Amino acid sequence: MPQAPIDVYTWPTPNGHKVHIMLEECGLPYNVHPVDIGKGQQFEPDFLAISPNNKIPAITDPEGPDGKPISLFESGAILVYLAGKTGKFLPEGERARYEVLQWLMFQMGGVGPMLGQAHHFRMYAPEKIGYAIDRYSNEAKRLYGVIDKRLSGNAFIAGDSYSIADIAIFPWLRSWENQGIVLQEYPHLKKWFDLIAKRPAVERGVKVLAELRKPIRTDEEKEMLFGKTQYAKR
Ligand SMILES: N[C@@H](CCC(=O)N[C@@H](CS)C(=O)NCC(=O)O)C(=O)O
Repeated sequence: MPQAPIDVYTWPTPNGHKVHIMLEECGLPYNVHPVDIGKGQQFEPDFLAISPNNKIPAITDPEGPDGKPISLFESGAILVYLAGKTGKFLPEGERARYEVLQWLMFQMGGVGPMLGQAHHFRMYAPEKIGYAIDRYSNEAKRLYGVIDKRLSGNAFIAGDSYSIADIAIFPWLRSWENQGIVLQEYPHLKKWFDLIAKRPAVERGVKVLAELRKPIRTDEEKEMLFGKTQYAKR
C-alpha cells in the first residue's frame, strides 16, 4: 500500500529546511502546512496541541510505528523518526549510529542555538550590544572551526556516509554571512557545503515555501517573535 502523506507544519527557516530536505531525500509524500511565525500562527491552539513549545517544525504521520497516527515536534526527533521509518541516513550498526547521533546533538545543542543568537544580535536586536555580538559571533566562528576540522578527515559530518547529521547542520550554515562568517576561511567545510547544496533533494527541500521567506522587518513580526506575545503564559 502506498504511504499516506505526512503532514508537515513548517516555515522556510533552517529548522524547517531540515525536515523538508529529509522528506525529499527519503522520497516520502508530504503535505506542507505553512505556519507563519511572523504572524503568530505558532501560538494557535491546533498547532500548540502538536508543538507545545510554539516552534516549527512539527509533523503528523497518519501511519505511525504502531499503524496509528503520531505527531512529533523538535526537528532532531523528527529526523530520527523519519530515519527509523525509512531505514535511511541513520546507520543500523551501533558504533556508526552513535557517531551520527552525537553530531546531531551537536547541531541541536550548539550549532542551531548559537548561530541563531549570532544572527539575532547581529541582525534583529533593537540595539547593537557589542558584548552579545562578539560573544555569539566568536562562538559561531568556533563552531565553524570544529566542523571544518571534522571535515578535514571525513567526507561527511559523521564519517564516510551522508546522514541526518549533515541534513541537520547544512541548513544552518546557509546564512553564514549574517552570522559574521567568511565561508572561504573554512575550506573543508566549504567543499562539503557546496557538495551538499548540489544534491537534488536538498535543492528541492530548500525551495519548500521559499516564496514566503522574508527577513523579519515589521514591528508586529518582531513583537511576535521577540516580544510580549512570545512570553505570554499559555
Ligand atoms: N529546537 C527546535 C527549534 C525550533 C525553532 O527554533 N523554530 C523557530 C523557527 S527556526 C520557530 O518556530 N520560532 C517561532 C517562535 O519562537 O515563536 C527544533 O529544532 O525544532
